[in-house]
Amino acid sequence: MRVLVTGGAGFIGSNYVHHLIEETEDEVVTLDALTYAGSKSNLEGVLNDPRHEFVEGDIRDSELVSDLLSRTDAVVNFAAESHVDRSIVSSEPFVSTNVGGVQTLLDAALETGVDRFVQISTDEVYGEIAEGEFDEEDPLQPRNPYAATKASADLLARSYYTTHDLPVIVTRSSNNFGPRQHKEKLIPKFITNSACGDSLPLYGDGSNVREWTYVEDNCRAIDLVLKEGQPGEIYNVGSGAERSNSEVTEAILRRVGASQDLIEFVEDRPGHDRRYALNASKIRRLGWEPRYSFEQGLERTIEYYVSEQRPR
Ligand code: NAD
Ligand code: TDX
Repeated sequence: MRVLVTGGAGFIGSNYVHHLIEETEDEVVTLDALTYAGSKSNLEGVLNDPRHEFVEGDIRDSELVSDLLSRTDAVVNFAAESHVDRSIVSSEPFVSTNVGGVQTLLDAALETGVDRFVQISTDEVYGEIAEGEFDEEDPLQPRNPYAATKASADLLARSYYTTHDLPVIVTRSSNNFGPRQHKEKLIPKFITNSACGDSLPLYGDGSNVREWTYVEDNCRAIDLVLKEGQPGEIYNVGSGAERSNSEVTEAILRRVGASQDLIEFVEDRPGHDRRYALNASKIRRLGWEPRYSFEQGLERTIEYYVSEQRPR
């Protein structure tokens, strides 16, 4: 299969390109605009592989994406503005890329035809949940601008399945962590800050809960969905490993060997979702299960950022 991976120089996208080149026979075309969040260095080791082609460009460029889609079988769309805090400061780039970019990709895919269009969505589209778990049929109630744009893209992509028969599949994963994540995000930020003796700004009282999935586990889930998922379907991807932000912080400090005194409670994020949790039984029925516990994933992540001295 020849796969177009958009946003493939970012965190999850680059891990997915590594997965495709290192674990499968697929050919890959990576399209990435190389915003502040993307870097070719994330593709070190696979960038010049004979089965890989890198194209610097924007998913909002309809001529470019039509050309790329006309010579690939499937597209997996990771390209997005991904940081909630930035979407609170300015939502414009979020609407432009996360909604407009997806619309451009969908129209190009209609024009050229594709075997699969996998849209990478997020647990944030459901909004927060106090108890229990979200399943794929739950309503979308996004509560911050980033999540609202991802929900829009999710709905738009699925409308192209029902209206135009475009073979769209949506994955909604929980928080990912692992190598190559931008250090604006909680785990890499707190690892690099604690290794440097800098303070760790915990929002609110640190009791907000996230479900943490190791990025390689999500990449295997996405690949399974691409190859064996049903068009028109949505698949939640979550490990079940729920941790409060305080628990995550303490686990990092313990492993890095830094003092709890580095924790600084700061003003809460506006509209801060209390808790996310996913019911992942549908993708488990397809044959997926996570291979890494939260602790195993954290060990590997800390090793990447600290021992290998690769903070970004
Ligand atoms: P990221 O910010 O690390 O990477 C995004 C990539 O997209 C970057 O390489 C960036 O250069 C590229 N990009 C941005 N705008 C572009 C445009 N207009 N055209 C082409 N490329 C563009 O994000 P991530 O954390 O790897 O997330 C990838 C996808 O997964 C996103 O769609 C995000 O919503 C979704 N997601 C992320 C998580 C998570 O925990 N990180 C969880 C669930 C879903
Ligand atoms: O400095 C911080 N202090 C802090 O307490 C940062 C950066 C975050 N936090 C808290 C906010 C969240 O409760 O940590 C939690 C995780 O924050 P982020 O790493 O910003 O991730 P989150 O907002 O949960 O969103 C992530 O998961 C869902 C990704 O960035 C999204 O792209 C994905 O869709």
